[in-house]
Amino acid sequence: MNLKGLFKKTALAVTAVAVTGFSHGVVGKANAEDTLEKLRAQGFARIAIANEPPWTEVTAGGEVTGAAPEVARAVLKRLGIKEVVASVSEYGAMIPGLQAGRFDLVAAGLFIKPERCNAVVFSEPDLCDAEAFAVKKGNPLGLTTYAELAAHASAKVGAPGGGTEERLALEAGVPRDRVVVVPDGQSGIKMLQDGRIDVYALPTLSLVDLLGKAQDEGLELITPIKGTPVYCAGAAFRKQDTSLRDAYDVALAEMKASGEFSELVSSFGFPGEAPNLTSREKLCGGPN
Ligand code: 6CS
Repeated sequence: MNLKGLFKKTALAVTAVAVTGFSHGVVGKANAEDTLEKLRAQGFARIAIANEPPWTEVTAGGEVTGAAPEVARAVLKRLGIKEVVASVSEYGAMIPGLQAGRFDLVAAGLFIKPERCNAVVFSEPDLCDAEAFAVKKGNPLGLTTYAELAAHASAKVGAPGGGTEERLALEAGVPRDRVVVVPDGQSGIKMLQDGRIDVYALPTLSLVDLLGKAQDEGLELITPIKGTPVYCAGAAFRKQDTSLRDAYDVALAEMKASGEFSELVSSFGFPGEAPNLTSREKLCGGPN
C-alpha cells in the first residue's frame, strides 16, 4: 500500500496547508529578525542532521545531502542564507543542542510530535514515511508489532537513541534492557545479522536504503507496523524564533506551489503530496 493509502487508513483529514501571513509580537519579532538577520549576515545556518539516508546523509567525500538538508538548503537560499554547516547528532540530542544554541535549526527528518512541539517550533511538514522492522528472513520470532515485541520473553529491538522507534518500544512496554540504542544504520544491520538484536526498527525508507546496501538474502523488511502512524517531519527551530520559522514556511510553501519541492523530495523517494495531507497543527495536536 502506498503512503497515500496509508494516510487514508490512518484517517488523516485532507487539509490544504494554508500559509498564513506571519504576525508576531514586538519581542518575538526582534529576536527572530535577529536570528534571521544574523544568519543572512554570516552567510550560513548551522543545521543538525543524523546521517540516515535518504533523510540525511554524509557521503564518503564528506558532502552533506539527503532530503531534509536539501529542502533546508533550498528554502534557506530563498531567505538569502547561502550555505548550511551540518553537525551529525543523535536524535535525542538535537533539540537540547538547538536550545543550547549549537544549531540554528534541525533539518534531520525530525518527526513532528506533540511532546516535541512543547520544546521547539516546527516548519510545516516536509517528509513523511511509515514505520518498519528489519528482521531475519522468515521472521522466526513472528514479530510484526511493538506489542508483540513487548510480549515476547527475550526479543531485543534496536532503535536510534532518542528516536521515535525507541520511544514506541518503551511505550509499548518493551523493558529498557531489551531496547538497544543503535548509533548508525550499518551498526544496526550488523547487530541484526549477528543476532544481537532480533528487530531493527526505523522508518521504512531508511530500512529500504540499508537493506538495499546490505544485499543480504537472510534479512527481510516488514512495513507498515500495525499500531504506528505515518509520521511526518519538519524543520525545527528554537521557540523564540517563530518569525524565522514563519519566513521558512513562506519559502517552503512557495517551493511546494512551484513544484520544486515535490521534484526535490521525490528524487530521494519521498512522496511530494503526503505532507499536504496533514499539517503542523494536526501533528502537534494544536497551534505551534
Ligand atoms: O524523528 C524521529 O524520531 C525519527 N526520524 C527519522 C528520520 N528517523 C528515525 C527517528 O526515530
